[in-house]
Amino acid sequence: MNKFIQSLPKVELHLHIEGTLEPELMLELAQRNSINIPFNSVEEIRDAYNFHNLQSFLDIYFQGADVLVHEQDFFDLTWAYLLRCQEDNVLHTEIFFDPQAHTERGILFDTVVNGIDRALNKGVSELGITSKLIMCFLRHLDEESAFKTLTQAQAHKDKIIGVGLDSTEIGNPANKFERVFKQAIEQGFLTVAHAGEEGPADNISEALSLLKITRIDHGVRCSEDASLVKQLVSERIPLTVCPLSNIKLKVFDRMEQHNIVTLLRQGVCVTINSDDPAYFGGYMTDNFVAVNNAHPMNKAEIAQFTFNAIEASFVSPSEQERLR
Ligand code: ES4
Ligand code: ZN
Repeated sequence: MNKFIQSLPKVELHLHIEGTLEPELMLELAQRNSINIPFNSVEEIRDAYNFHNLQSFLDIYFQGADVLVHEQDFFDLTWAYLLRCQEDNVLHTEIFFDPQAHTERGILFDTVVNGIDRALNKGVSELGITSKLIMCFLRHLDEESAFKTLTQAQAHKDKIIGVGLDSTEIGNPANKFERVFKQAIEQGFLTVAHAGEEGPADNISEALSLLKITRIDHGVRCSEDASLVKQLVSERIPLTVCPLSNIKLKVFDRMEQHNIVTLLRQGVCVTINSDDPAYFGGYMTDNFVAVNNAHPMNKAEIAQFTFNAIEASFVSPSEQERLR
């Protein structure tokens, strides 16, 4: 089945580009940009990737992102990820970036977007991999900072299709960003949000009702509310699930306890994604294989994850045809 999974065309919908920073590139950029990091080798970096929850990961993730300074750094990061997509037969990818992780330390918004965008364009022309770019607001920062970020995005509406919400879920409810999301929608941005990763099912319902999002990032805790699961099925509201991430951050103790295959069989539009693959131990194929090892599926079920992802993607109907 692993051969089938490897060759299966894939669509990724939940990927933080800063989370694709492999230790080798982190060390190279730290040196190139004279940034101090508390690691001297690839082994030391990998040894630090033992997380006990979301926050312990986020601390390391933001620290890693500090080595990204110049437009070329963001290009190199994105290009390396696209080459991994090619290996895994990922045909289309929708990428998150965290502008505030960079603007907060004095990097220009334009530097970040232009570097990522240049690599994505090269991905289309040289690899045939299409993509969309989604800007996430960091939910641990305040509304004012999110509004400022939305303003900075105005000059890049040709490059950014939507807005999302990530970082610390607990203690930062959706209502903190209701007005920002309303304005983003009025400006034509599509909207998604992380919800129900560490927080309860109510966070998913609130993200849907208050932020008017069209798909949910993670959302695995929906299973705690049967009426919510029913709504997800009947309204075909997609979940971008990240199995290896959920294990690394202890959302589930073991893959055998993960609910993604149960949700698939209940008719929820679930998808498989890699989230922060450099930190969580695997890219797209690795995530599919890990799920199938713990929950053996037939080929039609495995392929359904790709059909769901095509349906849940932000590509136009004609682009969808190419993926099918
Ligand atoms: C994230 Cl796994 C996860 N959850 C919330 N925010 C994030 N940012 C990057 N990875
Ligand atoms: Zn995420």
